[in-house]
Order: sequence, then structure tokens, then C-alpha cells
Amino acid sequence: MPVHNSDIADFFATLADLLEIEGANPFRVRAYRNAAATVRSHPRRMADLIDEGMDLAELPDIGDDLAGKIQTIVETGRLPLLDEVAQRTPVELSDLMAIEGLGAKRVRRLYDELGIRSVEDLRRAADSGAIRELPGFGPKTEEAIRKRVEAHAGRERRMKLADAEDVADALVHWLAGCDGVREVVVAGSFRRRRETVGDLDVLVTASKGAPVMQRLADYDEVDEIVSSGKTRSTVRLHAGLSVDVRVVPQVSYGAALVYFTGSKSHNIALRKRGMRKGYKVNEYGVFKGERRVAGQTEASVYAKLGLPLIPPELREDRGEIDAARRGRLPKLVTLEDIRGDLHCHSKATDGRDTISRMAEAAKERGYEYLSINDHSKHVSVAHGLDRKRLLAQVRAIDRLNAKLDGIVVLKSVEVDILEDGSLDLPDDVLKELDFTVCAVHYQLRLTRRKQTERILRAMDNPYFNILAHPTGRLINRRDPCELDLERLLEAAHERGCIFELNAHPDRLDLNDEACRLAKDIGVGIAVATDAHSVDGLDTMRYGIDQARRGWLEKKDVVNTLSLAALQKRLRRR
Ligand code: DGT
Ligand code: CA
Ligand code: CA
Repeated sequence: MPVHNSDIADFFATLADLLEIEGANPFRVRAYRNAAATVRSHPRRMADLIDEGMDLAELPDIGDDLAGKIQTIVETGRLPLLDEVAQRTPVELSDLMAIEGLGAKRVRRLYDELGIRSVEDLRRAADSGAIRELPGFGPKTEEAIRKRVEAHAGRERRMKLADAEDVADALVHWLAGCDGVREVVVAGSFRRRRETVGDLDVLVTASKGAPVMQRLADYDEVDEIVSSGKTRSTVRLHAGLSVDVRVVPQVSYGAALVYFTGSKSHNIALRKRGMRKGYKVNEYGVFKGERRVAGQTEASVYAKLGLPLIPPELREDRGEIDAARRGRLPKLVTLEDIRGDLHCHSKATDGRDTISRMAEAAKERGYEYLSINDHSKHVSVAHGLDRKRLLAQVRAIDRLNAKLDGIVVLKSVEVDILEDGSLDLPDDVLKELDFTVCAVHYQLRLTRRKQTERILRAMDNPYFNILAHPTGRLINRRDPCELDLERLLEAAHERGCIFELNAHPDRLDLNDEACRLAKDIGVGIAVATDAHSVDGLDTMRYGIDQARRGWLEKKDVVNTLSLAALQKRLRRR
């Protein structure tokens, strides 16, 4: 991905924060802040302006020095001065500056005197009463800081889907226990299975709203009632998630479900389509004049608009309405289509369970096959496999397979892609395996060109089969590597390589849009869990959610194939 203006702006803003914390000249600090604002709000990408030969020093608040720094960031993805400052002053301190009421001076003192580096440290210190002991802070200030830390957490973070699911399940269970309630569903981005959710949108059908609202107010997990009415309320839960609850009558259930499932842009497109056909579409139903002509079920709403029911995962206004109209909706892959897992770890490296336990667990889940992909040596886990140990594992799996019934363990590995693009194990051992899973685990911040070339070179190895967690991103924690994904996918297509959709809820990598790109280019996807224990196998469903959001069908996912067909599919061109 090219360097975005927001990335460049973040570099300058962080630098400004750190310099201010260090007590640098205020003019210098302000110069970087202004530069951040200029770049962030510029309508064109800096990278493109440079390509076009523009002198960036012509931009407001940008002099020659800053123009040079922008160029460096665009070319290398780094700002050397920031690296230098970060040696002295931890970068995380910049996050603390975002907490309302904490200026540079206070951040400095909290760091010097209490060792507070992160928002999490700050929360802990406030909870333990350490802050009030600092001269000039006191109990009132400590309490204010604690509140602001909470508010900050709520504002900043979209919750990962799997975490939101725990919160949602408990809430649905609670609301469903209310007298007179028929349906309780979580709509919104949660139902569309987005990888993170901003809030939960709960739809309840009941003849009367008031008892449902009372039930909500009585819920133990409610931290704060933000607003409350007869048929709609908003609350904040202790878990840090906001919840909108709406009560609708049964006749409007389908229309309300369509409306609150969204996305907003999908709704707008539906409403426009309705208008052309002379209907008004809203959360109460589909109306011809005053008369409700549909709305009890979702299917009835879509049918009035001349459309089949569109699966929630597709409702992003990315062409699904047009596809539906032409009868070309994809028949999305389901969990039941999956016949095995192609990325699992055992006790031999950093997994928790033995290979035979993993195999039994896979069999219990109805799988035909499961691969063991323990790490090669380079990765910094305890005892990565060298050639000798991997060969021993291969023989052990052969012996195990001879005893197993109804499940086949495939011999594989998760081999590191080294910085020069070579693989961390010699070909003579890779050729003993059924297939390989290859991954980048270090040097994640190479430039786009270098990172892309590194992986291209790895794919040149004839034993390369599946690229694991291709972008390396960790949701809410680590940005994806800079990569020319399209080029990699095209190369994979030529060579018969496969891309992973890592189903771990922290990864979901490839993401939905990249999956769709892979499908368009014709690259097979392996939806795989990266399970480090038998329980880890159950995260497959999050991978399937993401695959569906990426329009993937059974035929696009290689581990829907029978073992024989899979083995054929894994053969390189
Ligand atoms: P989130 O919460 O940021 O993860 O994303 P959503 O999609 O859950 O968005 P949210 O909670 O703001 O609203 C829930 C649904 O309500 C949304 O998907 C579509 C619908 N909705 C909200 N605002 C509007 C609007 O202004 N127009 C239309 N047509 N629909 C809206
Ligand atoms: Ca929502
Ligand atoms: Ca909402």
C-alpha cells in the first residue's frame, strides 16, 4: 500500500508530541503540528504530488526541510528523526497526549515519577491510587484522569468481532428473558460480520416497548444509560461497548432488520431503487402511498424491490444490488463446506496439544484432513524445527496416519520467509512434505517494493504453496505490511500458489476486500485457523464470515475440496 497522507501526518504529529514532552522549543513543536494538519487535510496524496514533480515546499506550512522529510517518508516508510527521538522518549507517550487534560508537562511527570508509558499504565496507576500521591495531582485529578481514560478507550476503539460476540450473546440472552419479547437480534455491522464493530444495534420485537427498556436498565453490565425512550434506548456497557436497542412491532420486523443491519450505503441504494418503483422504503416497511405492502420479513422487503434476499455480509454497496438484480449473487461458502484445516500447530513448537489430539479434534469437527504446521527455526518461538526435527515429525505423522481412521494428518510446516526471500528450511526436507505454508514474521516494515520482492522471490521456490497471514496485520494492534498485493496475487496465480485467510479473530488476514481481489484474479484461498490448541480449531467460523464478506464461494476456497482434489490443487503450475 502506498504511504497515505494520514500516515505522514501521524509521523509529524507523534514527533511533535515527543518533542513537546522533551521540552523542545515550542515553535519547532508547532511547526510539526502544522505540517501534520496540512498533509492530513490535503486532497491529493503526497506520493502522487512527488511523482508529478511538484515541489512540496510550496504547500502552506511546509518548508524545504519538511518537504525533504515527506519525501523520505514516502520513499522509505520511516522518519529517521522520529526514530532518533524515540530512542530517548517512548513513542507510546504520544498516545497519552490524546487523553483530555493531560498536557506534555503532566505526561512527562507521570513518566518520570511513576514510569507510566501507555494508556493502560495510566489506567492501572489511577485505579491503584498512585496518581493522587504525586504533588500537584491529588484525588480529584486522579478521578478525572480515570474517567477520561475510560472515555478515551470508548472513543478510540472499535471492538473486535469475536469480543463483541461475547458481549452480545449475554445481552441477547438477558433481553430474551423479558415477558412479551419475541425476537431479539443484533443487527448493524455485527450482523454483517465486520471484523470490528463500533456499537451493537439490537432489535427487539414486542407488543410494548416499556418493559423491554426496563429490562435493559436492569442489566448488570450497564455502566451508563446514555438516552432512554419508550421504544429506543442507548446504553454503555462496562465492557466499553455502546448498545442501541430498538423495539418494533412484529409487522415491521423485516423492514427494521433490513434498515438496522445496514450498511447505511446499502440502505440508501435500496431506498433509491424503491423510489424508482414508486415505493417508500423505511424501517417500518415498504409503502405504496400510505399502505404498507411489505415489511414483516426481510425477504418480503427485497422481493417488493424485485430482488432475492441479499446475505448481510454482502450489504456494503459493493455491487451486491446489481448482482442480485441480475441473479448473479455469489453462493457464499459456509462452515459446512469446510473439509479440513490447513494451518495448525502442535506441541513440537508453540502449540499446546499433541498431533494426535489435534487429529482427533479435527475428526470430531467432521473434517477429512488437518495439517500440522509447526514453525521453522527462525521465528522466535521456543524450539523451532530444524531439518532433522522436521524429518522426525514427518516420520511420526506417517506412523500416526497408519493408526488413524477417518482423518488424515497432512505433513506441513510454517516456514519463515527470510529477508532475502529464501525459505528457512532446505528444499530436500520441504519436498518430504505434503505442502508448505510460508510466512513473514520479522522485518515487517520493509518498503513496499522490498517486501513485495521478498515474497515474490519466496514464491519462486517450487516448494512454496500457501502464503500465511499475507499482510501481517493484527486488528487494532499492528498495521498491515506495505505490499503490492495485486502483483503478489498475479504472481501466485501464474505459479499456482494459494493465499491464506487466517481465521484468527486478531488477524482475519487476508481481509474481505483482498479476498475479493484474490477471487477476481483467480487465486485460491485457504481459510485456516492457525490453531495453537484444539480449541483454536473453532475460530474457523470467523474466517468463513470474512470469506463471505469477500464474496467467496465454495469453489474459491481450497479446503472445501476432498483430500484427493486438494492434493491435486496444491500441485504447482
Ligand atoms: P458500526 O456501528 O460503526 O460498526 O457500523 P453500523 O453499520 O452498525 O452503523 P450504526 O451502528 O451507526 O447504524 C446501524 C445501522 O443503522 C446502519 O448499518 C444502517 C442504519 N443507519 C444508521 N444511520 C442511517 C442513516 O442515516 N440512513 C440510513 N439509511 N440508515 C442508517
Ligand atoms: Ca453498529
Ligand atoms: Ca448504532
